[in-house]
Amino acid sequence: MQYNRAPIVRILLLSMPDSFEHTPTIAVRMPNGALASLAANVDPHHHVAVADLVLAQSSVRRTVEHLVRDIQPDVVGLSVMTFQRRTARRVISLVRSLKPGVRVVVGGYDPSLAPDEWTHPGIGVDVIVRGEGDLTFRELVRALERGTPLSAVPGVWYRDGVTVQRTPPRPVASLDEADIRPPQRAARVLSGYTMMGRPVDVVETSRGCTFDCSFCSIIEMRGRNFHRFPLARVLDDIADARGRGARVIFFVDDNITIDVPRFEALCRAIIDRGLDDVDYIVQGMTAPIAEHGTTLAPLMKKAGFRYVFLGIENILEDDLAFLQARAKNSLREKGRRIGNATTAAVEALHRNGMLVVGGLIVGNPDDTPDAVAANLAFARKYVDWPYIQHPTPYPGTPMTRDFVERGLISNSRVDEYDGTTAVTRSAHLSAEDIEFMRWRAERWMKVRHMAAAFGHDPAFVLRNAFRMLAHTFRGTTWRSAVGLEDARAVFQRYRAIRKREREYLDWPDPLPADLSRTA
Ligand code: B12
Ligand code: SF4
Repeated sequence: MQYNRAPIVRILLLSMPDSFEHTPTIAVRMPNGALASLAANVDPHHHVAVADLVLAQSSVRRTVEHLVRDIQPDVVGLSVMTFQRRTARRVISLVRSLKPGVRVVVGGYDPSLAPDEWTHPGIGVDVIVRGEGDLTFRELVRALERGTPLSAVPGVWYRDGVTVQRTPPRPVASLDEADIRPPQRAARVLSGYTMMGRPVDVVETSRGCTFDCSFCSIIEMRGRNFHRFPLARVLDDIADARGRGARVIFFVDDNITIDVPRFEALCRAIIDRGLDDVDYIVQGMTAPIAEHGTTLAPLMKKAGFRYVFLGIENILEDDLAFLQARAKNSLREKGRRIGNATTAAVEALHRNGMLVVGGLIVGNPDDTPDAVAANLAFARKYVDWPYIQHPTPYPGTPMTRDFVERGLISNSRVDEYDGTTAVTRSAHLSAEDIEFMRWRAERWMKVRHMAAAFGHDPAFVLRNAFRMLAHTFRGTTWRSAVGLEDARAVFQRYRAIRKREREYLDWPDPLPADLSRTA
């Protein structure tokens, strides 16, 4: 008989409950892809539990208490986006109250790009993992288990007594080698992932992007590069997700459309392996879809793609230039730009029976009311599900620097940096006016999508139509419905409701108020 002499490290990995206006948890609750990847990549003798707190949004405190009591973790890891920073601090404080000696590790976009926000001793973080975490976390857990110095682990900031030490950044992983093992979905301890009533999972086929849109966090996070997982591994991963019940799979690649021949090969392989009975969702650029629409779009449809998130960003040339998103949205002829690729991309997808989730950004520095209205009118005409956001100054992006330099940031409460709360103004419009215009127009576009949703998932829509409408029209009363109250009053009520919704757990923020607001 063999004995494993290494002590088992018990690890609890958490993603935050904070959700996004365009993916309401009634209809969309997706797993965090990072956590299952981290779980797979620690040494196999460790015990890992993954809990996506979006599945327990109405009982966060109780769920965390149960998890900590049942698992008795030695290490708790949290995956955090910027708008989840405040919730994460409160979760850490709660965890520490239950198990004071636990090691707390944070990773993901916010700790990677704003590490200074995580070093205050009152927050209680021991280690900040910056950038890709799979290999770093493996080495970190090994070092904690063996008691070896963390200074030998690239890619971390760690607390050493009263000081914070930094190790050199870890280069991005080349995914064609077998270094990064496929996700361990069995580690998930909560259930209820859904996309309109169908079980949903996420799969990665590549990482990175070679573009440099000014609003996007990817480039600061990992530089401009693109790495591909071998297709055989991707197919096994899809089969694993499907075998565990997934009927909808979201490819969470940063930009799968960088390599169209490979994307087409993936579609063919999905069809050949008989994995085309799943609904796929993907995000991509308009230019390659417009250019390769005649071959790519029919293949995508055949493979099972249903929703395509298009990074349209804006339909006005000046705004596209500001967002550094002109190149990826260019329709070209003989290498020359002849216009915006958006309508051609939308038409290629629609012709082949796919639905467009339209990613647009309104409220850019020089936006006038007409500029915002033009984008909203475009969305009304062309997109099936609006995913319209406001420019949000996430840490480290070039866009954040532009907004700071022009003095246009009007809100520094980062828990409101959720994309649909306008936190910047333009030279011509207040943040509130920008948000109001988007909010008022978007609700009706969402209502219109219910017909398509009903066609695909009638039972789910019948059961949940009222709740979905109630969510979309939060703030509406019978008086406003019959025109006795103006839309601004409804908007103010909606904002007050949204503010209350952000209180995901009744536990205090460990940071003093004056330190907890910085962007
Ligand atoms: C898929 C995705 C989504 C999905 C699903 C999210 C989910 N279930 O978690 C959907 C569509 C719902 C979504 C929505 C939003 N998203 Co999003 N999303 C992404 C996307 C495309 C891929 C993320 C992913 O799964 N990658 C694969 C995994 C394996 O990589 P990873 O997350 O980077 O994790 C690695 C490291 O970060 C690290 N790591 C991560 N967590 C942890 C934790 C620990 C303990 C450790 C050690 C390491 C570690 O290790 C991981 C493995 O290497 C990214 C990036 C992009 N290209 O746009 C944006 C991105 C993460 N989203 C972002 C944002 C802002 C949002 C929204 C607020 C609005 C929006 N722009 O759509 C909403 C809010 C989400 C919510 N919780 O409600 C921003 C975050 C910016 C920031 N600074 O916080 C990103 C970077 C996009 C951008 N605009 O730049 N999103
Ligand atoms: S193309 Fe997409 S992933 Fe690439 S930099 Fe632009 S927004 Fe980010």
